[in-house]
Amino acid sequence: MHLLQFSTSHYCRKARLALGYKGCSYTIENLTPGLHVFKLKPLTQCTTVPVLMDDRDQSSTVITDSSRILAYLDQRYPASKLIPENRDQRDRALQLEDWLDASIGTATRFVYYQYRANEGKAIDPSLVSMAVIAIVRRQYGINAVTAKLAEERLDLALPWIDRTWKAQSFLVGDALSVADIAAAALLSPLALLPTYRETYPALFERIAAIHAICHEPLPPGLSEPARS
Ligand SMILES: N[C@@H](CCC(=O)N[C@@H](CS)C(=O)NCC(=O)O)C(=O)O
Repeated sequence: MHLLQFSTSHYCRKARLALGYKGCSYTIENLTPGLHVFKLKPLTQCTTVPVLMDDRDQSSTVITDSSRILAYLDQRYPASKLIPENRDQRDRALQLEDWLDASIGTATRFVYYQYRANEGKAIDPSLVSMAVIAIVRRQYGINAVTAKLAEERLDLALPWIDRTWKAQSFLVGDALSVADIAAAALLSPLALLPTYRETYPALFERIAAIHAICHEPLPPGLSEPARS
């Protein structure tokens, strides 16, 4: 299998966590933001990463969107299901995954890039990094106002995720599911923001533990002590 990705994308991290959990061997192709459309558009009609390519049985499958990639992997490698078989748990896990993808992953992106452009500039003040941050902010319309709205969405979501992981280890049922993988990946950029690390230490421990279960290297910020 072959994963087309941006190395820093938290949605691509989500796909890698699932690939690692399933024990898949795969190769990675890091695309250059901007130029990625020339590769992706003809292949998928879309422009987003991750994209998974699977060549087997002389046929080639191309899957775009992290949730579809996880569903595909679950079907192809049915051991250790990521989508629960119990109907209520399956519905809940898929709803949570969708909420995390559509709302929380986006909110994380806004808060993260707002931080990197301001208080977090010192993380990487190079011209290349600042240019990438400026392009992403322009592409998604990230500014002080939209980042504040995103922060408010995180303020609603994080206490519940934190409490649930503390109470029962997994967001749904008693095994790792697409909901845990989505939360671990899509919240991971916040590990670089001291305010979140200080407020939710257990949540970041859980994110690190899920990375260990999935054999995925830790995201930036989680392998070092929290900055102050
Ligand atoms: N819902 C999509 C979101 C993926 C997404 O937003 N990917 C971003 C990178 S984090 C991307 O490819 N952006 C480039 C573009 O939109 O052209 C998924 O889960 O795969």
